[in-house]
Amino acid sequence: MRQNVRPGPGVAIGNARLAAFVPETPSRHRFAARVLEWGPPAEIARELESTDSDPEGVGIMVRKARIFPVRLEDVPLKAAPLLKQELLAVGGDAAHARGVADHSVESSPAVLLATWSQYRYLLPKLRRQPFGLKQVAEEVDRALRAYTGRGPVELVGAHRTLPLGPRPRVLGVVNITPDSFSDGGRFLDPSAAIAEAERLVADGADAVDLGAESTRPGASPVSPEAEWGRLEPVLSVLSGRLRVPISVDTRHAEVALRAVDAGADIVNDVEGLREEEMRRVVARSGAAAVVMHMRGTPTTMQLDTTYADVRRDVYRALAEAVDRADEAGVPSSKLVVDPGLGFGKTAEQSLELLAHVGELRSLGFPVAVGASRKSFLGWATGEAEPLARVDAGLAAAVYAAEHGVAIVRTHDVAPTVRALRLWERIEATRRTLPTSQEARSAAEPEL
Ligand code: HH2
Repeated sequence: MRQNVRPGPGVAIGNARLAAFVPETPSRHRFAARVLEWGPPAEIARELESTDSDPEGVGIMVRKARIFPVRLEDVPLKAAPLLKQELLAVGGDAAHARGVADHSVESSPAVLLATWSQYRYLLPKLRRQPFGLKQVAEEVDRALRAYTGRGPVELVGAHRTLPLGPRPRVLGVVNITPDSFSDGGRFLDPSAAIAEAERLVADGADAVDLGAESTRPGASPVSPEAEWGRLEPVLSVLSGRLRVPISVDTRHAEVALRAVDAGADIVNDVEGLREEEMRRVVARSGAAAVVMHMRGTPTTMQLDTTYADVRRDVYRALAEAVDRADEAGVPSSKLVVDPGLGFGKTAEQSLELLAHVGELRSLGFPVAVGASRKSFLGWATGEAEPLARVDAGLAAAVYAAEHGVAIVRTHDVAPTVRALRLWERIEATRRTLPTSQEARSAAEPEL
């Protein structure tokens, strides 16, 4: 009969054993092979340390423990094979178009596959190469640092500051409108809007977002005068009463200017600071700004939802928008990016953007996301009524948290805060530091 062996009691040294192997009955799980799930470097370092590995070795191995795939667009024909070659030389790899081999393409997208440790060898080599590879190295370096870093710890508004992390901050929505898609007319009366904002803060909102023009698909535009007429009586009271930052959801520079003067901290522009005047107002007023992605206007945005690649197109558009804001003098520490779920996107496209929302962190700005009650959630769950989509909104908020989103915009503050509290407790277990000093320093690896 075949005999199996298992470590006997032996002598334990930490988690390892100096074992006398004793024969016993066959087991398919003698070694208890288990695929590990890990996320932050602290968690990786702790797992490695738990094998009683040499602490110095833990530091080396943490950098080998995860592949960071990095996508590049339009890599020149001459650069693509060099890039692959350099990646292969460090033990990584790179995908690019087949047409690179027979020169049938002028440029190619590329996906780089390398560990932290391999990028450390790769990037200095790329910096010495021609054909644009120096800039490739700089962009890859910047994206990796932005993606893996802890990000900014606060968003300084014109008057108040929103602390960021470790859990997403909850931005509670108050629509002072007759026609918003989920709560139109409920808070048009200023006293109802004020009471709602105070209720949201009591429920745990970290900031409130006041909107006086609906931006739902096909909504009729509101003049800046009419918008300000709705906003002013609410903002003037709340700015004296609320301790949390106030964001104003507007596409009009003159409304943004008056709002910041009247006490607003953040300009939430669904047009992504597209207008020069809006960029100027944000730069001069000291307000923070949410740069959201939308093609066209709320009236026109659903007319054409064709994207060559929705993730790539939204990423590029946001990158251009923050570059323009930078040129206009808006400090980068004041910016937040938002993929604009439901804004000129089909339900499938909004889900795809949500699925990959963490990629936006590579831009180097805190990421905001608004899924609450939106029709794409209804499409996914079969719920026609916005109020029946609250649960799906909570799932979206927790998903966003798991992918490093910094701000969650929601109408349903109380349940979102409760759901995120659980997520925060789970996350805290992953951030527990390893015990040895060497392994601890590995938990914050430098590229
Ligand atoms: N969504 C809406 C409005 N403003 N701002 C940001 N940054 N991100 C969003 O996803 C977002 C937003 C749409 O929601 P709501 O304000 O409730 O509806 P309406 O535009 O009909 O007032």
